[in-house]
Amino acid sequence: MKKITLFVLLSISAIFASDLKIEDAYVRATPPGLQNSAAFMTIKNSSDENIALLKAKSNVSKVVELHTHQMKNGIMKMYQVPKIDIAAKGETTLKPGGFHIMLIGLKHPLKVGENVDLTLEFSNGKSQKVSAKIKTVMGGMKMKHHNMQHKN
Ligand SMILES: [Cu+2]
Repeated sequence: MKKITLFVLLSISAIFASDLKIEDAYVRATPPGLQNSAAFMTIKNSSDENIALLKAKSNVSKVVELHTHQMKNGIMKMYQVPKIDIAAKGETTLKPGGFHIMLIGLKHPLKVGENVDLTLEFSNGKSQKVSAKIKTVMGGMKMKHHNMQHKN
């Protein structure tokens, strides 16, 4: 009897054990009227194979895209990427000015202290849910969006 129980417990923990661990997930708070925000986090890959983040989903915005930033001629530009790699036994940090999950067309302002639920889909066929805290975040793409709207 005991043996059977132990076997069942081991099987369950094997199903739920994940090669990926997501830490410090947060989302940029937005003032009313701002249509876009971004989510950031650290993704750790404890497996022996490279895994990539392929897709993110959330119900707070109409569109969710994977983005990165690159400096071109002194201007920080943001563009969509098909995937974000997390190397075997490595980690990738999504942060302002670098990789981020772009939330486009927010359905409501994101208030500090609340949470945004995200579902992340990975190249190993697994998906993971994350609850990201809404925080005030300075820098990053905010700068770029404002530059676009300069009237001189
Ligand atoms: Cu972006």
